[in-house]
Amino acid sequence: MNTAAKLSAYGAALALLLTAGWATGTAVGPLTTAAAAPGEHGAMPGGEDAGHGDDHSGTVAGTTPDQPAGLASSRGGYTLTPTDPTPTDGTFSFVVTGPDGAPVTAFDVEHDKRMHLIVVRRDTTGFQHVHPEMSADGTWSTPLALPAGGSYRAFADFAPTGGEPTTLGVDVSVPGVYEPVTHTPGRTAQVDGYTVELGGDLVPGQASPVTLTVSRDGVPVTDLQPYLAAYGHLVALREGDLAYLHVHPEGAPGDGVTPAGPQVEFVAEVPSAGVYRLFLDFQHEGRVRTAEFTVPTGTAAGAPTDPAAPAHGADGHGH
Ligand SMILES: [Cu+2]
Repeated sequence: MNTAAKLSAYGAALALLLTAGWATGTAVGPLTTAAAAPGEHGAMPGGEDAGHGDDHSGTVAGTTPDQPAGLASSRGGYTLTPTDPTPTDGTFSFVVTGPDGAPVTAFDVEHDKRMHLIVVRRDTTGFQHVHPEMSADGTWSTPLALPAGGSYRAFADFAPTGGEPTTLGVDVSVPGVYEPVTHTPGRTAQVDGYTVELGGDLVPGQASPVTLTVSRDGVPVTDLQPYLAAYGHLVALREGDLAYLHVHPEGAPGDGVTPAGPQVEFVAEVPSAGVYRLFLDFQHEGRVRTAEFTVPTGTAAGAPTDPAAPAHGADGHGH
Protein backbone atom coordinates (compact mmCIF):
# COMPACT_ATOMS: atom_id res chain seq x y z
CA MET A 1 0.00 0.00 0.00
CA ASN A 2 1.27 3.36 -0.84
CA THR A 3 0.62 4.60 2.59
CA ALA A 4 2.73 1.85 4.00
CA ALA A 5 5.50 2.56 1.56
CA LYS A 6 5.42 6.17 2.46
CA LEU A 7 5.47 5.36 6.10
CA SER A 8 8.29 2.93 5.71
CA ALA A 9 10.42 5.51 4.10
CA TYR A 10 9.52 7.80 6.89
CA GLY A 11 10.71 5.48 9.46
CA ALA A 12 14.33 5.56 9.40
CA ALA A 13 15.94 2.51 10.39
CA LEU A 14 13.17 0.46 11.06
CA ALA A 15 13.50 -2.60 12.41
CA LEU A 16 10.88 -4.34 13.58
CA LEU A 17 9.83 -6.43 15.84
CA LEU A 18 7.75 -8.84 16.71
CA THR A 19 9.29 -11.39 18.08
CA ALA A 20 8.40 -14.53 18.32
CA GLY A 21 7.45 -15.19 21.52
CA TRP A 22 9.82 -13.45 23.43
CA ALA A 23 7.18 -12.20 25.61
CA THR A 24 4.88 -14.79 24.77
CA GLY A 25 1.46 -14.48 26.01
CA THR A 26 1.88 -10.87 26.40
CA ALA A 27 -1.48 -9.89 25.40
CA VAL A 28 -3.24 -13.01 25.14
CA GLY A 29 -3.65 -16.00 27.21
CA PRO A 30 -3.90 -18.55 24.44
CA LEU A 31 -0.54 -17.60 23.05
CA THR A 32 0.97 -18.94 26.15
CA THR A 33 -0.17 -22.33 25.11
CA ALA A 34 1.19 -21.87 21.65
CA ALA A 35 4.47 -20.63 22.94
CA ALA A 36 4.92 -23.60 25.10
CA ALA A 37 4.58 -25.94 22.18
CA PRO A 38 7.70 -28.00 21.72
CA GLY A 39 10.07 -26.74 19.12
CA GLU A 40 8.63 -23.35 18.63
CA HIS A 41 11.35 -21.46 20.30
CA GLY A 42 13.35 -23.98 22.11
CA ALA A 43 15.75 -24.37 19.24
CA MET A 44 16.58 -20.75 19.03
CA PRO A 45 19.57 -19.07 20.51
CA GLY A 46 18.40 -17.53 23.65
CA GLY A 47 15.66 -20.05 23.63
CA GLU A 48 15.42 -20.12 27.35
CA ASP A 49 12.53 -17.82 26.92
CA ALA A 50 10.48 -20.55 25.40
CA GLY A 51 7.21 -20.83 27.08
CA HIS A 52 7.44 -17.65 29.03
CA GLY A 53 4.15 -16.11 29.69
CA ASP A 54 3.94 -12.51 30.57
CA ASP A 55 2.63 -11.73 33.98
CA HIS A 56 -0.72 -10.72 32.70
CA SER A 57 -1.44 -13.77 30.70
CA GLY A 58 -4.70 -15.26 31.70
CA THR A 59 -3.10 -18.63 32.00
CA VAL A 60 -0.19 -17.57 34.10
CA ALA A 61 -0.43 -16.55 37.68
CA GLY A 62 -0.47 -12.81 37.78
CA THR A 63 -2.19 -9.83 39.19
CA THR A 64 -3.59 -8.22 36.07
CA PRO A 65 -4.69 -10.98 33.75
CA ASP A 66 -6.58 -8.93 31.20
CA GLN A 67 -4.31 -6.00 30.54
CA PRO A 68 -2.35 -6.00 27.28
CA ALA A 69 1.32 -5.14 27.47
CA GLY A 70 2.87 -1.76 26.98
CA LEU A 71 0.06 0.34 28.36
CA ALA A 72 1.79 1.05 31.65
CA SER A 73 5.21 2.41 32.54
CA SER A 74 5.18 0.44 35.77
CA ARG A 75 3.98 -3.06 36.31
CA GLY A 76 4.76 -6.06 38.42
CA GLY A 77 7.22 -4.05 40.46
CA TYR A 78 9.23 -2.93 37.43
CA THR A 79 9.26 0.67 36.24
CA LEU A 80 10.55 2.20 33.03
CA THR A 81 11.97 5.69 33.37
CA PRO A 82 13.54 7.66 30.53
CA THR A 83 16.60 9.67 31.43
CA ASP A 84 15.28 12.56 29.38
CA PRO A 85 11.57 12.61 28.56
CA THR A 86 12.31 15.06 25.77
CA PRO A 87 15.22 13.45 23.94
CA THR A 88 16.61 15.79 21.33
CA ASP A 89 20.25 14.82 21.02
CA GLY A 90 19.85 11.70 18.93
CA THR A 91 20.15 9.29 21.82
CA PHE A 92 17.63 7.68 24.10
CA SER A 93 18.48 6.44 27.58
CA PHE A 94 16.44 4.84 30.31
CA VAL A 95 16.52 2.65 33.35
CA VAL A 96 14.31 -0.17 34.52
CA THR A 97 13.97 -0.22 38.26
CA GLY A 98 12.92 -3.33 40.10
CA PRO A 99 10.75 -4.11 43.09
CA ASP A 100 13.48 -2.84 45.42
CA GLY A 101 13.57 0.52 43.64
CA ALA A 102 17.09 0.05 42.32
CA PRO A 103 18.00 -0.17 38.63
CA VAL A 104 17.85 -3.71 37.32
CA THR A 105 21.14 -4.89 35.84
CA ALA A 106 20.46 -8.59 35.25
CA PHE A 107 18.35 -9.47 32.25
CA ASP A 108 17.80 -12.69 30.38
CA VAL A 109 18.54 -12.96 26.69
CA GLU A 110 15.40 -13.17 24.61
CA HIS A 111 15.60 -13.39 20.87
CA ASP A 112 19.31 -12.82 20.99
CA LYS A 113 19.05 -9.63 23.03
CA ARG A 114 18.63 -8.59 26.64
CA MET A 115 16.62 -5.53 25.74
CA HIS A 116 14.34 -4.77 22.84
CA LEU A 117 13.24 -1.18 22.45
CA ILE A 118 10.42 -0.29 20.13
CA VAL A 119 9.65 3.34 19.48
CA VAL A 120 6.81 4.70 17.42
CA ARG A 121 5.10 8.02 17.26
CA ARG A 122 1.62 8.09 18.73
CA ASP A 123 0.15 8.06 15.24
CA THR A 124 2.13 4.83 14.64
CA THR A 125 4.50 6.35 12.14
CA GLY A 126 8.27 6.10 12.38
CA PHE A 127 8.37 2.59 13.85
CA GLN A 128 11.82 1.64 15.10
CA HIS A 129 13.10 -1.48 16.83
CA VAL A 130 16.55 -1.14 18.33
CA HIS A 131 18.72 -2.86 20.90
CA PRO A 132 20.23 -0.55 23.50
CA GLU A 133 23.44 -1.20 25.39
CA MET A 134 23.50 -1.25 29.16
CA SER A 135 26.14 0.42 31.29
CA ALA A 136 27.21 -1.05 34.61
CA ASP A 137 24.77 1.09 36.57
CA GLY A 138 21.79 -0.24 34.66
CA THR A 139 21.34 2.69 32.28
CA TRP A 140 20.39 1.59 28.79
CA SER A 141 21.30 3.82 25.84
CA THR A 142 20.89 3.74 22.10
CA PRO A 143 21.23 6.14 19.22
CA LEU A 144 17.72 7.06 18.23
CA ALA A 145 16.68 9.55 15.61
CA LEU A 146 13.28 11.11 16.21
CA PRO A 147 13.12 13.51 13.31
CA ALA A 148 9.54 14.71 13.53
CA GLY A 149 7.69 16.50 16.27
CA GLY A 150 5.15 14.73 18.38
CA SER A 151 4.59 12.34 21.23
CA TYR A 152 6.29 8.99 20.89
CA ARG A 153 5.65 5.74 22.69
CA ALA A 154 8.74 3.82 23.76
CA PHE A 155 8.28 0.16 24.65
CA ALA A 156 10.95 -1.69 26.60
CA ASP A 157 10.57 -5.42 26.15
CA PHE A 158 12.71 -7.47 28.51
CA ALA A 159 12.87 -10.34 30.96
CA PRO A 160 14.52 -9.47 34.26
CA THR A 161 16.52 -12.42 35.52
CA GLY A 162 14.30 -14.23 37.93
CA GLY A 163 11.23 -12.26 36.85
CA GLU A 164 8.57 -12.47 34.20
CA PRO A 165 8.96 -11.21 30.64
CA THR A 166 7.60 -7.71 30.69
CA THR A 167 6.84 -4.89 28.29
CA LEU A 168 6.59 -1.41 29.73
CA GLY A 169 5.70 1.71 27.77
CA VAL A 170 6.40 5.36 28.33
CA ASP A 171 5.80 8.53 26.33
CA VAL A 172 8.56 10.87 25.25
CA SER A 173 8.10 14.15 23.46
CA VAL A 174 9.85 15.70 20.52
CA PRO A 175 9.39 19.43 19.96
CA GLY A 176 8.12 20.50 16.60
CA VAL A 177 5.02 20.66 14.51
CA TYR A 178 3.01 17.49 14.79
CA GLU A 179 1.21 16.44 11.65
CA PRO A 180 -0.54 13.19 12.45
CA VAL A 181 -0.83 10.61 9.72
CA THR A 182 -3.83 8.37 9.27
CA HIS A 183 -3.43 4.89 7.86
CA THR A 184 -5.58 3.26 5.25
CA PRO A 185 -6.35 -0.39 5.85
CA GLY A 186 -4.63 -2.70 3.41
CA ARG A 187 -3.09 -6.11 3.02
CA THR A 188 -0.21 -5.26 0.72
CA ALA A 189 2.90 -3.43 1.85
CA GLN A 190 5.75 -2.12 -0.31
CA VAL A 191 9.17 -1.56 1.17
CA ASP A 192 12.46 -1.10 -0.68
CA GLY A 193 11.22 -2.93 -3.74
CA TYR A 194 9.75 -5.80 -1.76
CA THR A 195 6.07 -6.58 -1.70
CA VAL A 196 4.62 -8.23 1.37
CA GLU A 197 1.12 -9.67 1.34
CA LEU A 198 -0.83 -10.27 4.50
CA GLY A 199 -3.11 -13.29 4.67
CA GLY A 200 -5.44 -14.34 7.44
CA ASP A 201 -7.70 -12.46 9.79
CA LEU A 202 -7.14 -11.15 13.26
CA VAL A 203 -10.01 -12.58 15.25
CA PRO A 204 -10.54 -11.05 18.67
CA GLY A 205 -9.94 -13.51 21.45
CA GLN A 206 -8.80 -16.29 19.16
CA ALA A 207 -5.38 -17.52 18.18
CA SER A 208 -5.45 -16.70 14.49
CA PRO A 209 -3.03 -17.82 11.80
CA VAL A 210 -1.47 -14.94 9.88
CA THR A 211 0.75 -15.42 6.86
CA LEU A 212 3.11 -12.87 5.40
CA THR A 213 4.35 -13.57 1.88
CA VAL A 214 7.46 -11.77 0.64
CA SER A 215 8.30 -11.18 -3.00
CA ARG A 216 10.47 -8.86 -5.02
CA ASP A 217 9.70 -7.85 -8.58
CA GLY A 218 7.06 -10.50 -8.65
CA VAL A 219 9.47 -13.24 -7.64
CA PRO A 220 8.89 -15.04 -4.34
CA VAL A 221 11.75 -14.56 -1.91
CA THR A 222 12.90 -17.97 -0.71
CA ASP A 223 16.15 -17.06 0.97
CA LEU A 224 15.09 -14.92 3.87
CA GLN A 225 17.74 -14.68 6.56
CA PRO A 226 17.23 -15.31 10.24
CA TYR A 227 16.85 -12.12 12.20
CA LEU A 228 16.75 -12.39 15.96
CA ALA A 229 16.37 -16.12 15.58
CA ALA A 230 13.35 -16.08 13.30
CA TYR A 231 12.50 -15.40 9.66
CA GLY A 232 10.27 -12.59 10.71
CA HIS A 233 9.29 -10.60 13.73
CA LEU A 234 5.89 -9.12 13.99
CA VAL A 235 4.62 -6.48 16.36
CA ALA A 236 1.01 -5.45 16.51
CA LEU A 237 -0.18 -2.21 18.05
CA ARG A 238 -3.82 -1.50 18.72
CA GLU A 239 -4.89 1.80 17.28
CA GLY A 240 -6.20 4.17 19.88
CA ASP A 241 -4.08 3.12 22.82
CA LEU A 242 -1.06 1.37 21.28
CA ALA A 243 -1.52 -1.79 23.30
CA TYR A 244 1.52 -3.86 22.39
CA LEU A 245 1.03 -7.38 21.17
CA HIS A 246 3.54 -9.98 20.26
CA VAL A 247 2.83 -12.33 17.48
CA HIS A 248 4.57 -15.63 17.44
CA PRO A 249 6.27 -17.15 14.44
CA GLU A 250 5.50 -20.71 13.63
CA GLY A 251 8.76 -22.56 13.35
CA ALA A 252 12.34 -21.41 13.59
CA PRO A 253 15.29 -21.32 11.18
CA GLY A 254 17.15 -24.58 11.32
CA ASP A 255 14.31 -26.66 12.64
CA GLY A 256 14.26 -28.64 9.44
CA VAL A 257 10.73 -27.75 8.45
CA THR A 258 10.48 -23.98 8.40
CA PRO A 259 11.16 -22.55 4.94
CA ALA A 260 13.15 -19.36 4.44
CA GLY A 261 10.24 -17.76 2.64
CA PRO A 262 8.36 -16.70 0.74
CA GLN A 263 5.82 -17.30 3.48
CA VAL A 264 6.35 -16.51 7.12
CA GLU A 265 3.69 -17.87 9.40
CA PHE A 266 2.52 -16.41 12.67
CA VAL A 267 -0.17 -16.95 15.19
CA ALA A 268 -1.68 -13.76 16.50
CA GLU A 269 -4.30 -13.18 19.08
CA VAL A 270 -5.73 -9.75 19.58
CA PRO A 271 -7.75 -8.94 22.67
CA SER A 272 -10.51 -6.87 21.14
CA ALA A 273 -12.19 -5.83 17.93
CA GLY A 274 -10.64 -2.78 16.35
CA VAL A 275 -7.88 -1.72 14.03
CA TYR A 276 -4.35 -2.95 14.47
CA ARG A 277 -1.09 -1.78 13.00
CA LEU A 278 1.23 -4.64 12.11
CA PHE A 279 4.97 -4.26 11.67
CA LEU A 280 6.86 -7.13 10.10
CA ASP A 281 10.65 -7.12 10.31
CA PHE A 282 12.39 -9.42 7.91
CA GLN A 283 15.97 -9.74 6.74
CA HIS A 284 17.13 -10.38 3.20
CA GLU A 285 20.52 -9.87 1.62
CA GLY A 286 21.91 -8.58 4.86
CA ARG A 287 19.38 -5.85 5.52
CA VAL A 288 16.43 -5.71 7.84
CA ARG A 289 13.31 -4.09 6.49
CA THR A 290 9.93 -3.41 7.94
CA ALA A 291 6.61 -3.89 6.22
CA GLU A 292 3.63 -2.11 7.75
CA PHE A 293 -0.03 -2.98 7.58
CA THR A 294 -3.24 -1.52 8.93
CA VAL A 295 -5.90 -4.14 9.49
CA PRO A 296 -9.30 -4.20 11.10
CA THR A 297 -10.16 -7.33 12.97
CA GLY A 298 -12.15 -9.91 11.09
CA THR A 299 -14.24 -12.87 11.99
CA ALA A 300 -13.50 -16.55 12.15
CA ALA A 301 -14.54 -18.49 9.08
CA GLY A 302 -18.08 -19.61 9.49
CA ALA A 303 -18.70 -17.47 12.52
CA PRO A 304 -21.49 -14.96 12.56
CA THR A 305 -20.34 -11.66 11.19
CA ASP A 306 -19.59 -9.10 13.81
CA PRO A 307 -20.82 -5.86 12.35
CA ALA A 308 -18.77 -3.83 14.74
CA ALA A 309 -15.41 -4.96 13.48
CA PRO A 310 -15.46 -3.92 9.85
CA ALA A 311 -17.42 -0.81 10.55
CA HIS A 312 -14.94 0.26 13.11
CA GLY A 313 -12.02 -0.06 10.81
CA ALA A 314 -13.52 0.96 7.53
CA ASP A 315 -12.02 4.39 7.47
CA GLY A 316 -8.79 3.44 9.08
CA HIS A 317 -9.44 5.34 12.21
CA GLY A 318 -9.35 3.51 15.44
CA HIS A 319 -11.18 6.11 17.34
CU1 LIG B 1 14.59 -6.56 19.46
